[in-house]
Amino acid sequence: MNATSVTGLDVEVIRKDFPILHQTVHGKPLAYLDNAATTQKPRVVIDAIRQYYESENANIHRGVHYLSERATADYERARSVVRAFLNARDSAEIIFVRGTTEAINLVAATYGRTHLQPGDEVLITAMEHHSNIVPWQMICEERGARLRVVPINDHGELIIEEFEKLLSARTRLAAITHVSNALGTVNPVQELVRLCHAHGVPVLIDGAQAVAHLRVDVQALGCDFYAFSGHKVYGPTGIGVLYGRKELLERMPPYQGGGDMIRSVSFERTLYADPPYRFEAGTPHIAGAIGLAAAIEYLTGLGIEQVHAWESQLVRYGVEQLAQIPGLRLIGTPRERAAVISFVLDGVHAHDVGTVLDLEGIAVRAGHHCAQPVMQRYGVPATVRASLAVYNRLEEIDRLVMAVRKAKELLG
Ligand code: 7TS
Repeated sequence: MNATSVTGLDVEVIRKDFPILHQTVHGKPLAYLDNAATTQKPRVVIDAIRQYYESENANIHRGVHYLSERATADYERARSVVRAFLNARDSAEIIFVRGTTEAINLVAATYGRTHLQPGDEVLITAMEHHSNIVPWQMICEERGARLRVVPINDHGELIIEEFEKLLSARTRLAAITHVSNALGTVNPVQELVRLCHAHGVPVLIDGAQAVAHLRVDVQALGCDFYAFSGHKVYGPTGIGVLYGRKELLERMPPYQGGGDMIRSVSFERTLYADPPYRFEAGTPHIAGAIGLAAAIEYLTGLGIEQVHAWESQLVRYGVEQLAQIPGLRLIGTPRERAAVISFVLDGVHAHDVGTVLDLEGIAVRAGHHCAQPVMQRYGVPATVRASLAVYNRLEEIDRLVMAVRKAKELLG
């Protein structure tokens, strides 16, 4: 089995696009299996950023000069690329932010602050990343509202009946991850949006672990907000996206005050700009947006369905092989899984496994993955997490399995 026979993608050719992959670590070829933390960048992304700084760097939306007009055009073009990627109706629904974390904080601080009253509820799930927990805790505390948490089953899947039970007339917003970074679970977000909307509850989807692996169509999903980070989809750090339905954005107050988010300012009164600019105070990460557009064009050029098909093969193979190691316990065995395999080894701390793997040139993450409630649910302090991207090879999974066996012999 190889990628070409499964999907038409040639992984060896794809790997040539990623300069960082071709190095040795501790004398071994690098096997980068920490893609849920951040993905590597293809040369087209690195080149787009360099090209921007070398030939068109200027501030946007204010200069009348040539460079400023070019930079503005490219920044706004990046917004259109993101619009098409998410199939949003209108570019005004695409807000550039620093990343998923900032996108969620923006919604909590604007929509949350204006809609939550004492006794209201925000619904999240037991598999959220801290960035989709803590902003809601903060705003609930401030507004006297309550955070409700939908439990998961032993496979790491959301219990839909419990979700339905917790939805009520008090629910003001549901914030749900599309894909769990700690378990790999793909949530049935379309179905969850339908349930929420039947109760008149808007939905924010945390797409940080989804957009690089699954086709996302915000109109088909019907969600009200969708958040993701550029760096997890082969783009730069420091740039991310909040999609918001125009009808909601238009009624939301600004997030931060400053330049570029106003229509007019006087000491008596400031009029705010329309979305998306209302939510983009200050000079944005122009190079980041341009790099993100290059990353999205690269990914869509490969074909997201093909990428998904290849990663699914890698995940299936990895799960099968790892499950055969005595004393290895998979954390999360969902039916629908995307690109993440989490596990623990009997009697061995995850960090020690991570260290042994590192010495073999294999990069994984060992820890709580900023999802401590998931760790608590499974009664483990940490897991080892291998997370995949389109450039990973089957041979890297074989090396991972061998190295885990070695860790078990050495430490178990
Ligand atoms: N939501 C999910 C589901 C995530 O996996 C992450 C980051 C975030 C939100 C926050 O994204 P950021 O770009 O704003 O930081 N997850 C991880 C991870 O799994 N390992 O490192 C970062």
